Amino acid sequence: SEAKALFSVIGMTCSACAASVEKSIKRLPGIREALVDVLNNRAQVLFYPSFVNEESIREAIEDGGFEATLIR
Ligand code: 9UX
Repeated sequence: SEAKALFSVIGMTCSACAASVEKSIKRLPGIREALVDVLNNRAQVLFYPSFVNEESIREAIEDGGFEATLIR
């Protein structure tokens, strides 16, 4: 089944930043959708928990150069 996670993402200042975060997330296995909102510093991710988890997603965002915190 599918899970949903919401992250605060700090450091995105333009739409290219948002595209970069989206790409970092979608490179992981088990990602259904990644919706990045640059204006509100948020990333919402739909994923399959058998393949990936919140912490791996958070780390992928950080490896891309942005500070990420799991909100829920
Ligand atoms: Mo452009 Mo967004 O370098 O940081 S991708 S401002």
